[in-house]
Amino acid sequence: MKTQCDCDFVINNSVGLQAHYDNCSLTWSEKHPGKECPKNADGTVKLLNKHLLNLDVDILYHLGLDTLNYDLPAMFGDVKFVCMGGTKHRMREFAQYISSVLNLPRQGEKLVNLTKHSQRYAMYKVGPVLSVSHGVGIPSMTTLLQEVIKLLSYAKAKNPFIFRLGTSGGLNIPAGSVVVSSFGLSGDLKKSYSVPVLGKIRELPSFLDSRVCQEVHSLVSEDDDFNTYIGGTMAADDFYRGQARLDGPFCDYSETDKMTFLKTLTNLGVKNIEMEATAFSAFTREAGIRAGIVCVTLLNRLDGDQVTPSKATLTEWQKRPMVVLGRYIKQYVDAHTNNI
Ligand code: R2B
Ligand code: URA
Repeated sequence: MKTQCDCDFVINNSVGLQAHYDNCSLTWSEKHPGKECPKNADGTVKLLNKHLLNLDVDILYHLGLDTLNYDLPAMFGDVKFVCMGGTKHRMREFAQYISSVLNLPRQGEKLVNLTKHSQRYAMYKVGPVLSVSHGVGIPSMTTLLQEVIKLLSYAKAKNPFIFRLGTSGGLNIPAGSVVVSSFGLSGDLKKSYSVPVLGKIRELPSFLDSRVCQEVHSLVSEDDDFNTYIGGTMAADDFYRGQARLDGPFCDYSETDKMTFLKTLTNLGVKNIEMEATAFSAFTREAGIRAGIVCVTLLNRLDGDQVTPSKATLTEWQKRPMVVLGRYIKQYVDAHTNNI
């Protein structure tokens, strides 16, 4: 077993940062007792599911790709950052944005949706970045995420990151703020994702890589016209009652009940509410892939429930996670240009 640090740091200055990433081979067994490290010596993703060895071809149904008819290492072997977000349109925009941030050639060319055979999601590749939509909520997101994890493994992508860029409701912070998540909190206030497997509930811890979170946050600029916070993110399985709203079709609790609940969340260190954070953190952690969540808040939930800003404002705000993440990706690419 490898006992050396194999962190390929995006930010080398360690002041105020965790010493290692969560998937560092040196600290893996201490942080994940009794769990095999799902990473090969060359940094590629190791799938621990032995049943996959029995497949002659693995069909990534929702991506419209498979291991027989596509040369996945040639197509995706250089992927370093997978960035996912709810809508097809936003992820296309993100791909275009990253293309300009990295000053990639062929920026004006039409982007090709690489999942076009499946039509369920949209996926674009620009340089080392894969920009993919995941739809709304945990089942849609985890379906995509699990196929992306297999894709990264089959493509032999080295030491990849997976990020979610999203929208959310903020807790006690101004609308338009950005939150970099440190953990996912479930609707029943656990720092885990509960998923039934073979009729029994499994609870998977839902922490995100602390160093990635700190590194992303360290690139915040004083010139930004918005604040960026680090904090917990509650993932609800519902936009209305699941997020303590009073404006859904059903509601049998009072405004005081709602405010008490939101206060409980803030006391637990939660800064925003969305619909994927627990499962996203849990599955990327189980896969041994460094991950982060960067969301803009569309409203302050202590002030109300309806999303009232204009379309123009919402469009502008949704660029904020792209700007924050774009800096991180550029930082990596500038420092490792010869490795990608
Ligand atoms: C944030 O916004 C979406 C719901 O409007 C959902 O995908 C989420 O997490
Ligand atoms: N997305 C959510 O899930 N909740 C909000 O309040 C806003 C966006």
